[in-house]
Amino acid sequence: MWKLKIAEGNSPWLRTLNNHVGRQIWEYDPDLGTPDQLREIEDARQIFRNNRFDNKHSSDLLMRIQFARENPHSAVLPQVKVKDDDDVTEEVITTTLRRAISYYSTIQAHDGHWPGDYGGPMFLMPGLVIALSVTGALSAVLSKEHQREMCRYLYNHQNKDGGWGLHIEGHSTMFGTALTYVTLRLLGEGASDGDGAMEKGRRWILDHGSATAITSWGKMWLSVLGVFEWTGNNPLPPEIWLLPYMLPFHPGRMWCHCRMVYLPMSYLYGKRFVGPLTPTVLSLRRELFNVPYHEIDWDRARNECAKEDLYYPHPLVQDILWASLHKVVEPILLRWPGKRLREKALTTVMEHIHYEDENTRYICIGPVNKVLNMLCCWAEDPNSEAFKLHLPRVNDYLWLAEDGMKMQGYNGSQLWDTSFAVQAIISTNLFEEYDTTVRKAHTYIKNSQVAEDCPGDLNYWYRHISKGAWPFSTADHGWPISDCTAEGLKAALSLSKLPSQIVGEPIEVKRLYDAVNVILSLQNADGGLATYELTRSYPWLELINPAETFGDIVIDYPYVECTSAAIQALVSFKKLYPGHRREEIEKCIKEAAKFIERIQLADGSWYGSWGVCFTYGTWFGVKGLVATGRNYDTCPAIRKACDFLLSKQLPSGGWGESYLSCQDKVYTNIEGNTAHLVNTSWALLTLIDARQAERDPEPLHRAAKLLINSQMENGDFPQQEIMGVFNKNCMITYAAYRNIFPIWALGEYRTRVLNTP
Ligand code: LAN
Repeated sequence: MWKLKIAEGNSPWLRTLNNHVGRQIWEYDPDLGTPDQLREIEDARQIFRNNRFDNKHSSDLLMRIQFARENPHSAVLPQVKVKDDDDVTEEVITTTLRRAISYYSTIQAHDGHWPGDYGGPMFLMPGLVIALSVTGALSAVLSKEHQREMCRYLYNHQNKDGGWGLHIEGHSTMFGTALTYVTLRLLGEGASDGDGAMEKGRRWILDHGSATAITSWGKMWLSVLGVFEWTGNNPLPPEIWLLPYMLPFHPGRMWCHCRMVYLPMSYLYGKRFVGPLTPTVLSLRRELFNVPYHEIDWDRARNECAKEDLYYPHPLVQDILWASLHKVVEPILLRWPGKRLREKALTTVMEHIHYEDENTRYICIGPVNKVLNMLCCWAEDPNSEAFKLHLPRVNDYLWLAEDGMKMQGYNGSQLWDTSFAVQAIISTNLFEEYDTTVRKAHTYIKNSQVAEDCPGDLNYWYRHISKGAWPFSTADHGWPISDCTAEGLKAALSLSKLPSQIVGEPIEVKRLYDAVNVILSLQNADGGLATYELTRSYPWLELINPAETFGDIVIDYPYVECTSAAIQALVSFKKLYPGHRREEIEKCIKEAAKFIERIQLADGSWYGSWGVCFTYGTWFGVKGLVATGRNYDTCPAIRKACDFLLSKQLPSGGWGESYLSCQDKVYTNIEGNTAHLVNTSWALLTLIDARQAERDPEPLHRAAKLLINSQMENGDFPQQEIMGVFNKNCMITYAAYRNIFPIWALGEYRTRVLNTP
């Protein structure tokens, strides 16, 4: 049976700063599991499989089943429901909250964080499987059981039309379909399997223009594997790293995710790296195209892209730029003396790859550069220590649920979920009953703050400071993020106000100062905060975004979420430490609030970039403004936001926002106008913050009823549609949100709506 292991690591090739706190790894142990336990898991898999076209999102049941067994949850209070014409009483709400927090406490890990599924994107696993295949490490890293679970996942998420999407809920794309098809083949599936799934997948590819119409990232992966020619790729010259930083398109000025992904890609391109041409590879050359491989027009293929994949079409300037690099510059760099420059560039690039690997303990900033860096280390030297150090960290990205094994969008969302969970539990004012839970979470937060800046000259490595920041996942990952720092700081500050006999020792004051320092250092001249770094270049650089499926990737833009979280954290900090850097903090808050007011949309909403979408953005927008002391009466932005949200409330009392809101930038209800508990919670939190209760509490009561009545028998809440997003177009799972946000919203409702005179 499979087992989730927390905060463990026993390979001599693993490095850690803090005994692997937060690490979550699934391991297979053939001797584990009674027949009953195995049956329970099998049933969960079967139910997912049977409903896979209606419920595309798994409910993270394998972890939940394991934890229910390990932490039996004594005496669950009986379920409560409120009838349509009944009022929500204090008793009902308190019982609902006790049931919810008791349940949520049973799925907390011993190191204090809440493990959970961070899957969703479908384009990540192919990179891993291709990289492991070409390096010959596939079976050393992925056991037969791993591979079987991966295949289960891929088959489970095949769309009815035979294709695969960019993410689990998305329509079929060439990027998803061709890469998934290739992945299944590399995992040992035949070109024709028993039930026709592979044939259907191949049909989809061939009917939609064949693999030449895959997006640029797909072309790169297929070229590495040897089923696409490098001449069919637009250039990714590594020499860009040798240019002066002054130039606005220098990679050091790009969004760190963009920079870190194109870094290893440029190495592979510069070397024209191709893996061994195995029989499977040669067969794929026949399976993926409509014409014989040697007849493909690769020059045309460079700019082909299936219409299903096209979210950000190349502007004309890009086509001209790539064509001139391809036809004029590349030929020079491939021959002496240009070749000398190429070698120098490749050395520089490799130096940056090693720096990133070392300073993330070989986790890397994300799933894409993780596997690309791993491959580059192997391409540089197959026997290198660096490659060996990469291998055990592959597991940090894999997650298992009833739909199979997936590759996650990060090495988890540990710190993020834990800081929200703490704030949610504290909001209910029942935290004394859950002292163990809160104390453990507090420990996780203290253990995960980043202690030091990266080594060396930060400017040389294009790195911002990290000391005092909180990461999104673990301290070993270590990349600092503005809003993770702010949410971590908010949680630490709230905990420091509570009795330490209950919640544990508060964090040291100088570490709070360090966090404040990080937040202040991340404010841009326009008042807004971006994600990991300052905004270092101009929005027009999006013109050279070559990734057809993602929007807004080239620079780190300021966001309402990051800016609002910074305001909230600084306001709480200032109340407790009014003397510390007072002027700077006041100025930062003031400019940030003006920024938020400025970016509000005409209809009163804010566009949220990292959650779905207008309910998420508006929650942050209002919360940030309210934190500065603005309110409904004094601030028109808050009034408009309330009108906006009230106009979107569904007859059921809830809100349900489709992922289409993100890509289309228009508020869109979930199909069938169903409510989503997470959107409902965000909207409820926002309206409570805007003091809707004083004007007309009815919408709040209706929303609260919906949340209460949706609670399940065991205190959990149902998993509904996917709620996270990135780069406008790709969705990502936040498995903990279904617990955290109903608790938080009902918590605020209990303390601020029901208990107000
Ligand atoms: C994340 C995850 C965390 C997220 C929040 C902290 C929630 C957000 O408020 C700020 C942005 C951030 C840090 C974020 C940015 C984009 C990420 C890193 C991700 C959504 C996780 C995966 C995604 C990454 C870009 C995926 C790889 C794909 C590429 C296009 C490079």
